[in-house]
Order: sequence, then C-alpha cells, then structure tokens
Amino acid sequence: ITSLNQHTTMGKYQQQKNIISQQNIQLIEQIGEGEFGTVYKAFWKTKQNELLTVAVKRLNKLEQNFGLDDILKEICVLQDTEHPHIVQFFGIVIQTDGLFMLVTEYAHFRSLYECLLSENAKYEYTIEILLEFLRQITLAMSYLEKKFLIHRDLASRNILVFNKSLVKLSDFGLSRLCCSETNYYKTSWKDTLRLPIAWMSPEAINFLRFTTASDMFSFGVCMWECFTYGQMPWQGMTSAEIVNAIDAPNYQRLPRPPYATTELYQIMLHCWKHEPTDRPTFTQLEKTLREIEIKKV
Ligand code: ACK
Repeated sequence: ITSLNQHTTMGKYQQQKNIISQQNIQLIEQIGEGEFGTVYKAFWKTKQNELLTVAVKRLNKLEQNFGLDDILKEICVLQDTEHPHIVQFFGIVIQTDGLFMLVTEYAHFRSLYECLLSENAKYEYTIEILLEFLRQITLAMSYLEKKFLIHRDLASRNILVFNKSLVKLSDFGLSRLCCSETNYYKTSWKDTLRLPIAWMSPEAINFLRFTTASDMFSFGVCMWECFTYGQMPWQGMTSAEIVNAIDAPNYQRLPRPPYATTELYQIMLHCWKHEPTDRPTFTQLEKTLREIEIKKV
C-alpha cells in the first residue's frame, strides 16, 4: 500500500509544471541559514537555455506529520501566488535523497534586515524610502488577505530588497510547511528563542490564532524595525518576559523609535491593538501610508 501511495503521489509530482531538474541548477555560494534550511545563490539553466541567477532554499527535514501531499498542496499555493511584491517562485527540485529545494528569484540587496543594519543605512534608506518599502509590503499583504492566505512570519528578515525602490515579500507559505501548529505549541516559547515571539500577536502566542490580523501585528513590528534601523524588538528580554509585557493586564508596547514621527508611531500602535478586530486591514493601511507620502511631497 505504501509503495502504491508513493507511486500515485509521485505521479502527481510529474504532472506539476514547476519541477526543475537538479542537473539544471548550479549552486554558487551559500548565502545564509534560514529558518527552514540553507539558502544558496545559484544559476538555473531554463528550458529556453537562459542562465538565471536564482536563490535556492534547500529545505531541512520537514515536519514529520507533513506528507508529500501536504507539500504538494503548499507548492500549488506558491505556484498560484503572483504579485509584483511577492518573491517569484520558479519551482522545486526533488533531490535524490528525497529532500526539496525551492527555487525563487534572487534579490541582489538581500534582506531588508541586512540593509537596515548596513553602515550607511540611515543615508541610503531614508524615511521616505522605508515608507515606500512598507507600502509595497501592505500591497503584497492585501493581495494575500484577499486570497485568505496568512503569512505568519512577517519580519524585516523576510522582506527582500531588489533595489532602492523595490521590495518583495519572501518565505510566504514556508512556515506552514515547516512548522506545524502543534509543533509551534509543543516547542513553546518557554523552550526556544527560535520562535519569532517578538513579532507575534498575543492571540497567536497564546492560542495559535494566526490570522490576517496577527500578520498586521507583525507588520507593526516590521515598521518598528525600519524606524529603529534594525534594532531587535524587546532586546534582552526572554520570551516569557515579552509575553508578560504585551499581554493582559500589562498591554505594554514597543517604544516610539527615534526615526518615527508621532503619526507613524500611532500607526504602529494601531497595528498592535490587543483586540485583533481593532487593528487596520492591509488595504486600509496601504491607503494611510500612501497619504503620508503625499503629504510629504
Ligand atoms: O539577510 P540575508 O542577507 O538575506 O540572509 C538571509 C539568508 O538568505 C537566509 O534567509 C538571504 N536570502 C533569502 N532568500 C533570498 C533571495 N531570494 N535572494 C537573496 N537573498 C536571499 C537572506
């Protein structure tokens, strides 16, 4: 029965249009360790014989309770996600050892987090540029919002910079594939700092209630990262201390970043409302950020 199942699943794979042969991928250099595996810069020889620079994410061992079918479903979601501000997914490589590599477009400037920490960040990435970056992410998120898709790990490390006027959202879909909800819960914030607690809303931490509104909470933390130029939210605090601070009855929030105006800080506080329904939607926020820009002109 197992081999029959495997056979049918593999059959489905072959029907997928986005399978890339390992032979057509040449890894150039390792560019980082992501949460889900190792990331490489690579060349991909396409069917048209073009040589494209791509990012290849070699996934670690997947969650045990995820079968091939689950992976397939997630890959289908990635395939169907097309937006100017979401990193383009080209396909998957199924390695001979059964592990997967995800092939996506390559961002020359790497992650927004890295850019914010760079030596000349404050001159190169002005408030206006950062506002435009954030607005582009609200566009990507309202696209996901309309498709009822949740990101779950919105943070500056998952925003990629293509040039000074273009960012794209990355790693969407991976959190579901590699970190099942039960495991999120089991590993629990008491034991590990790998969980992005400092970006998570109270209801996501306490009840694993991941929604567009919990993505909005994380977006507020992304804004905070931008206007502090890459500071670590709740630096020096343990996960338990963070939860204690943000949850009832304390409702503490991150302080106003030095580079944020009161108006921008008000937006962050709106994203961090305790009640998920009190937070803005991404569509509303896109409009707000657009209007701030207009006022500056
Ligand atoms: O912050 P970074 O320089 O940008 O280091 C991380 C690392 O890989 C692990 O996630 C970088 N990275 C991830 N995806 C891409 C991509 N599509 N293009 C360029 N760099 C990427 C990320």
